[in-house]
Amino acid sequence: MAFIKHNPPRFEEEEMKQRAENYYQYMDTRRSIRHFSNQAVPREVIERLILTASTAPSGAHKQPWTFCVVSDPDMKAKIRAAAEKEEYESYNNRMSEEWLEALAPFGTDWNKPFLEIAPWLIIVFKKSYDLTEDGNKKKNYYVNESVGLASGFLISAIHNAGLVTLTHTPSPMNFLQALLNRPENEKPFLLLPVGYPAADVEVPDLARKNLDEIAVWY
Ligand code: IYR
Repeated sequence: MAFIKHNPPRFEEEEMKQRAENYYQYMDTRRSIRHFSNQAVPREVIERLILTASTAPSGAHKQPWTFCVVSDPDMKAKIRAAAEKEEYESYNNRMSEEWLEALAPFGTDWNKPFLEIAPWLIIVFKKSYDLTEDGNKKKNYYVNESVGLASGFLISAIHNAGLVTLTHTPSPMNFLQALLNRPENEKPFLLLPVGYPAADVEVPDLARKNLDEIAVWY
């Protein structure tokens, strides 16, 4: 690969401090939202969010992800029905008492109406290998890390646009591969409903860890 000159943005120290503080303060206003409005969001916004996600670093720059974007009401209804079937099973028979206890403060259950109400569902798929045109497999590297990073970039871009999302992981979620007719090399990683919050939405009154609880300095 050819190498080209790169001049990343640079800031004087004062501006750097201000930007770091401002970005932290803005990101600290992000919350996972479980109740959505059905208000439409333009497709071109979603396109930009996905392009932003795809700027994430990835193992050997393989970009081992596919973003499946669903707005079709019939497909959303199918996804909701299949997800709720699995979630019902999980909440009633699969999750441990300890797990249910840990989740209790968040008030979640098997009902997932947001899967039909949110204007967009983005399902992130990970590709543990690429399929070449002649049907051969080409391995990808650090796939979970890469797709996790892209998902983080996506969540940050969603927040930056003034929209909200939820990192939803129906479990097991292989039904998404079948419903969306994805090839064998793509496995569902995360489902993100995207839109506006419902009017007067409430979120759990949680706190984030302090710096000295999350960082050690050497
Ligand atoms: N996937 C389930 C359960 C769930 C698990 C965790 I860990 C959460 O932080 C939230 C939910 C659900 O979506 O309800």
